[in-house]
Amino acid sequence: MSDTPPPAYAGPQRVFSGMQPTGGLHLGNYLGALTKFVRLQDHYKSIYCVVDLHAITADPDPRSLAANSREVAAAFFAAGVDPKKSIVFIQSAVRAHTELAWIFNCVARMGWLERMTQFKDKAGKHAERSSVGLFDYPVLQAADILAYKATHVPVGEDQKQHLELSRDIAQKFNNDFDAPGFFPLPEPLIQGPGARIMSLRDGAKKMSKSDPSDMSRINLTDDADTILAKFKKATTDPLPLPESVEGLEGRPEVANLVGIYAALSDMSQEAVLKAFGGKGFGVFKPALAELAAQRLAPIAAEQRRLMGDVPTLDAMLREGAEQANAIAEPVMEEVRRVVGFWR
Ligand code: AQP
Repeated sequence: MSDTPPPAYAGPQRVFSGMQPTGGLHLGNYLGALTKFVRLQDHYKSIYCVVDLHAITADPDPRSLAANSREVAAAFFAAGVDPKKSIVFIQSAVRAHTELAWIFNCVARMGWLERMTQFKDKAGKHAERSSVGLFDYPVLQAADILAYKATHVPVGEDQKQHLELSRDIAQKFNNDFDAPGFFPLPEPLIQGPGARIMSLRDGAKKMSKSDPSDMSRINLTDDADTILAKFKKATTDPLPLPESVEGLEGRPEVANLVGIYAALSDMSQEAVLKAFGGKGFGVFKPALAELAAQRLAPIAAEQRRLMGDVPTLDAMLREGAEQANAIAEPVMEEVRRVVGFWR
């Protein structure tokens, strides 16, 4: 046996990421993922997807699904994803995702999926009543990424475990089908401020679309008064802000607000605490609310404008789906050959 490692993936570098149309986007989605989408499009061929197939894994609602998909796509464009640089489309418009997910179902192992903490969190005590789709969610995610042979995936920290699974699936596919270097092992791009924004009501829970309390999150479409009201009600403690980052230890809600300020202002946490250390939340919360409102208002306005012209938005999304399909279909042709299907 030779000790030579199998050849590494040598294809082009591409970025892929997606967001579920399970409701309007929030500050966590924006800081954890969307701002990275915008930055990366200047450096890589970038493919951004509204993952509506994922959105039906729990509580599907056929009356709102298409409108929610348009709303998320409009948020991508409004936040600065440029259709001249990036491909933006709706997942169900490109067949490769479901076909590759089936093939990956036959590569992934039950034990791998049983370790996924997001399924445990989302299914709660009722795992046996959850859809098979919810359990299989990370396999479809691997197919989303690898249908484009994407090499880099910008996501928030909550997606780290799923990305590791995508790498395992890519590696096992390459081994099982004797196709060394066929799929890249996609790299998560997680670092940076905003990678994990927590609920405004509970510093131990991430900010989430599906949290029943709207007060737990800042939606991208919230107006300045709502943003101020939500930050004013955000859980904190009676102490003033600490003078240094070490002073944030054991104060998760305070650390979260300081982290949000730092991410929105492109300042370090040290610099934020230099400005606000020793001051009370009566000063800090309104300053944070003003900063967030300033940053989000133009995005909300542009999103509303795009949502007001559905034919143009749909035309942009159809164009995106064609471009996505033009990359994915040749990959699928190769996959069918590698797997050995009749053709
Ligand atoms: N709180 C967060 N902080 C930082 N990043 C976050 N992301 C989500 N929440 C935070 C990132 O946003 C991207 C899109 O996520 P998604 O729509 O696919 O679903 P999710 O991760 O499950 O996000 P939500 O908002 O919590 O949705 P629900 O409640 O529907 O499950 C991902 O890159 C994610 O990391």
